[in-house]
Amino acid sequence: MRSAAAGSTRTPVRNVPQGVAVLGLGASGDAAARLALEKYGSVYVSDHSDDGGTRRRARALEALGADVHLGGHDLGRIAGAGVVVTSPGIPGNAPVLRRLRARGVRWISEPEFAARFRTGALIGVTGTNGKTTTSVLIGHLLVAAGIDAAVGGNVGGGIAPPASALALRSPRAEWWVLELSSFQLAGIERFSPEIGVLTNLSEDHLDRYGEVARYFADKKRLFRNATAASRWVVNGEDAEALALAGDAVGELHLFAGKPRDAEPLPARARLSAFVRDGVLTLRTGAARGPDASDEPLVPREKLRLLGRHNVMNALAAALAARLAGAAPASLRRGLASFAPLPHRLEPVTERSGVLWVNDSKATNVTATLSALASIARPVVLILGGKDKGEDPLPLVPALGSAAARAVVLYGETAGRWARELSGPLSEGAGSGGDRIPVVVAAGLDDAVAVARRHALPGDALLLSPACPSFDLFRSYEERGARFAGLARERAR
Ligand code: UMA
Repeated sequence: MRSAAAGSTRTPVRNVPQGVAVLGLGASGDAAARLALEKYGSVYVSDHSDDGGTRRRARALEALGADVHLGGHDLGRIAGAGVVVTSPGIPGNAPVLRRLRARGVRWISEPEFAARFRTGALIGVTGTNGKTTTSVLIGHLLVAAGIDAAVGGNVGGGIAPPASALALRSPRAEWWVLELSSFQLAGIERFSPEIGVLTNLSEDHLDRYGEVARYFADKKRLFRNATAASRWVVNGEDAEALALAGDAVGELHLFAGKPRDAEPLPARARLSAFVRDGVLTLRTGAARGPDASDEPLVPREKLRLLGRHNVMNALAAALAARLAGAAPASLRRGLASFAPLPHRLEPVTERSGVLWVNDSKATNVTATLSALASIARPVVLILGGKDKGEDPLPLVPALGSAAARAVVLYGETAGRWARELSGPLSEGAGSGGDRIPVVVAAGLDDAVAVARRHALPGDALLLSPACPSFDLFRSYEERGARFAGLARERAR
């Protein structure tokens, strides 16, 4: 496998005569504005909000020379700009974007803007779940291999900066590893990663997209500018992911839980990462037959991450890092030394035999299914948060398999999900045909108190809410921090 960094040439945009307009002054708008100021000396930034945090950001940018407008968007100014950069949190049907569309104004997303200034190579990571762990692990593996890499993009949570911050880093990293959300991919134009990773695909963000096909269509834009030199790392067990990658040109490298030696692979694809006899293994060279050469990496129990889904994330990350030039010996070291990230199946504390696990980042049903499949103890599960229209019923068989002791619901989804789950869970879904009690709590603190009463020694008390946090918290980090605080306090 070869390194793509050496062959990469990128020409930054040198002048934008009509200037740059940035829409939204959250983390990504702030970073894009700083990049525009650095490159062109001026920028127009607007945000429809005028709250304290936005004002603080505005003052800091104004001190650097930005022209900032809070409490609305000046359509004339925006339409007159040479480049319009939007924040991912502004949906395509927001009034400002509808009006700009009506005027024929085009816009790009913040990672697209940032990538126009890259000089090195790029790994773009997307998927419904696992993108942060995979992105951060790729960065960790590259650095462990002595390759200069920086991680950024959608990651957030203080773990890694927005993409534009990587373009301001000096010296510029040889490799960028960018986590990309569908909201960011919606606004790419020329963005073309040397290596693209698709972790998996399932229903998500229905509140924004209305139907899953529109969400998948934005994810598919990862492949939009594929060339013969592109390398794609795709989940070979995920039919939706394979279908999305289907016709993209370039090399198609699959990862899967098993070697699948006897099974047919999609045309052009090679199975390049799998678990053989409990060992994470890469396959380089020819796809099959005598020329194929297997590189055993680490036994799965050497990973400090919980769960099968994290084995898949580790396979994807090791494969991407190998394609970027990391040697097997350094991959072995890197895989064994990588610790779980906060809020992602993070064991917080164990007291009186109850393990408290913070999986606040689980903002959809699929992520919670992975959590339930990852914990080898009876579970008391805390679910709930902002209602984005998801169906909770797929959780029923998983709760049975996880020998769930009780389900505690709170937040905006609590009423609807209690109605939809109570019937099936009272019909003997639990281990040995028991009913699984469903309890509605007043908020997260109350949910923790209720869950604690149900937990027995040997159980896991799991916050894996399957919903976004925005009904009661500013972010999943704030929700996870509250849970971890309560865990430490109440576990005593
Ligand atoms: N706004 C307007 N006009 C509008 C609508 C909104 O001005 O019509 C303003 C809002 O007032 C706000 C800003 O636009 O100030 C929107 O900011 P944002 O929601 O895009 O948030 P950022 O702080 O820029 O964070 C974004 C990502 N947030 C979202 O996609 C919702 C962060 O992902 C990401 O870390 C950051 O950029 C840096 O790349 C977070 C996330 O939850 C972690 N992502 C989702 C996920 O992972 O599921 C997609």
